[in-house]
Amino acid sequence: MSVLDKQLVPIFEEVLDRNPGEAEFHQAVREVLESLGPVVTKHPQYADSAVIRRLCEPERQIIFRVPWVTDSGKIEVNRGFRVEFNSALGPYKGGLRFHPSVNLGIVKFLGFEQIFKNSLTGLPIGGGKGGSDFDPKGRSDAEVMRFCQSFMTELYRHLGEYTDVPAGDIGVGGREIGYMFGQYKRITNRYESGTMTGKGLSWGGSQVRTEATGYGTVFFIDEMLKATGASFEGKRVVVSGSGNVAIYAIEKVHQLGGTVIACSDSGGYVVDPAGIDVALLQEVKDERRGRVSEYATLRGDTVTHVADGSIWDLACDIALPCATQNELDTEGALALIRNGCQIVAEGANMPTTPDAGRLLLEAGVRFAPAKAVNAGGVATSALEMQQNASRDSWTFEHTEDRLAEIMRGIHDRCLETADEYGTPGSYVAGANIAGFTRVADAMLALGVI
Ligand code: NDP
Ligand code: 2IT
Repeated sequence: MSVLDKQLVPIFEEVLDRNPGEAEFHQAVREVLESLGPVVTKHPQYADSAVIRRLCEPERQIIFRVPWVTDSGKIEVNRGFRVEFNSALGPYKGGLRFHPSVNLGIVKFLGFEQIFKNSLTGLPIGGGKGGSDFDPKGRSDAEVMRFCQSFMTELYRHLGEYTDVPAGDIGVGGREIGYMFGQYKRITNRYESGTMTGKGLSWGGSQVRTEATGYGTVFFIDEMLKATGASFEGKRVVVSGSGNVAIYAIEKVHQLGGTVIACSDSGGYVVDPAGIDVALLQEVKDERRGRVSEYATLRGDTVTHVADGSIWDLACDIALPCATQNELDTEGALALIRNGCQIVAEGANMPTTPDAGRLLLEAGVRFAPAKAVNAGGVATSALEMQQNASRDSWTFEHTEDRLAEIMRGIHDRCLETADEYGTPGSYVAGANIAGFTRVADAMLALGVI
């Protein structure tokens, strides 16, 4: 672990004391605090105003029961969460995750990250996150609908375009957003498009939102490559995951001239030396709700499926973890370094363990953190909110241009901020400091609230 500035040690200790057992939340807070030493030294007002302590405490945490009935008539009870972390810059904004691993600590880590990510976009959005320990795997459409309706029957009272605006995350895509938005509309009797993002194109959604996180991730890496005079042309890329973020990251890498040779799910990974066939992967994942093992079977003999083992053992130029938190550990980092990987960029939220991140940086691998790299998803959500507010809808080309411009802006702001605070080239320090200062300055202006 890196050493924390002495002014920040008591703040981190307070976080540990007040939030026992929430390992992922501790990890996310520590990772930000490790970058803030030079900031509190240069600007004592941040320590004097307790702004960092206030940032570590969510404005509001909502936990609720979600009862629902299976197709066979059994009653299930899940737990729902929404952590409204910080609204200094705008309404709470962030996704909903449905996965059996979801608990309060996971939602708090994601909500905390979201504050700084949203701040980095430069758009008027605060930070929040939510979800449930519901597992959509193997559930029928009708079961997923009943769960979503029950979830929204409680959550709706906390939402609104000026209050809190959820979107998708792991296990929550267009189908789930539809069921939840439908229930919100029914309960409130209001067509408030700006209350959720990730909506379908015919009912208030934005072009490019589906693709935005993956595309934005690749736009960010393209800027990293351009900064050293390089490009995606001829690069071998490995992408973990095979969900929303992974699929559109793969598509954009191919459009820019690279080749994605492997992707994965929790059951293993596939290696496709000719490049992952995105249309086939989409068919398997979106239409059949299937596994990457089926992709391998359908694609034929040149593709292998590996059930045990690590995708990070594959030789590549660029690695993109796009599945889940802490999926890239020290073993994975050492394998990537050994095989000559030059760039690791986080498409998922906090996919790299702190020790793995340090190993990569020490070995000279260029490492870019999630809150900068994957901000294109939430940024395009903010563009969806803009279109909803003006009852307008933009073309695909215009929206994609806006996304690319936002990612360029985030990339440049990270490097400029890293320079300003004496850590040239550090995307981690640049993202944390630039994200922090914007939200902290807004909190100072708004008084002790
Ligand atoms: P999806 O549900 O579409 O896909 C998730 C993928 O990750 C699946 O391939 C899934 O495999 C795999 N995965 C999930 N949990 C685990 C686990 N515990 N172990 C191994 N594999 C796992 O989610 P998204 O693509 O939307 O999200 C992926 C990551 O990107 C998350 O970290 C999310 O927070 C982040 N993100 C998403 C954004 C968005 O707009 N959707 C925006 C910014 C970040 P399996 O099917 O086997 O579970
Ligand atoms: O982690 C994230 O940034 C998201 N899941 C997207 C949030 C959003 O509101 O679009």
